[in-house]
Amino acid sequence: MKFDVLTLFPKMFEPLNSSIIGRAREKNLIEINLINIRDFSKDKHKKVDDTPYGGGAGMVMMPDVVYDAYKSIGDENAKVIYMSPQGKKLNQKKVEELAKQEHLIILCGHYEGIDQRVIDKIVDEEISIGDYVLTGGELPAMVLIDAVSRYNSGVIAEESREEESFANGFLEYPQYTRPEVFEGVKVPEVLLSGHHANIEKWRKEKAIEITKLKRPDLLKNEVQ
Ligand code: 4GN
Repeated sequence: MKFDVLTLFPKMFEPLNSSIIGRAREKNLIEINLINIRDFSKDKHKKVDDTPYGGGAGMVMMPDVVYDAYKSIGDENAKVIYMSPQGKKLNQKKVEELAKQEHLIILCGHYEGIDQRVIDKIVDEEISIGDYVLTGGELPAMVLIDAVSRYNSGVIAEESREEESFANGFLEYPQYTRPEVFEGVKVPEVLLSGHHANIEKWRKEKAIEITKLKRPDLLKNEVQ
C-alpha cells in the first residue's frame, strides 16, 4: 500500500521511520512518500500562502501551489483525504475501510487553512482524528497512516488485530508477564494454570467487565 503526503513540513514525519512502521517501510510492506508543497511555489521567495480575501487573521495556503503538488503525484484515481477538524471522525471501522485502498493521498493544511477551491477540486474525503484543533494536519496524518498501515499484511500479526480493542466490540483484557509476583501482587492464578478454556473464559469476562466500566457506550452500540 502506498501513501503520498502533501505537506509544508515533511520533517515532521520523522517518527514514521521508527518502530513497527519504520520496519514495515524497510520491508516494502508499505510505501510513504512525502511531497513538500513548497517545492511547487511559483515565487522566487518560495511563497505558499497569502492573506485571506475578506480580511481576517492568519494566512491561507494558495490553491495553485497545492494543486501542482497534487498533480506531481500523477494518480487521478487515488483517494485524496484532507485532515481537518471538520471531517468525519476516524474510528476503527473507517481505518479498516481505508486499508482496502491501494493508494492514498493525504493533504495536510497549516495556518488558517487551504483555499476552498482546491479542496473542492481534489479532496474525496475529510477526516478528523477528534474534536480538537491542531496547528497542522501533520500529526493527524501520522495517526491515520499508523492506524491504516497495521491492516497491511505482514506489518503486524493478524491475530493481534483480531484480538484487540474495537475489533470484537470490547476493550482488551489485561496482560501480564514475568515476574510472577511484582511488589507483592501476584499474576491472576488462572493464567498460570495452563487450562486454555478457563483462560479464554476469564479473558472474555474481563473484557466485558472493563468495557462496562471504562466505555459503556461501546456496549450500547452508541454512535460516538
Ligand atoms: C486536523 C487538522 C485538527 C485536525 C487540524 C483533526 C489543521 N487540526 N482534529 N489542523 O483531525 C486549518 C488548516 C486547520 C488545516 C487544519
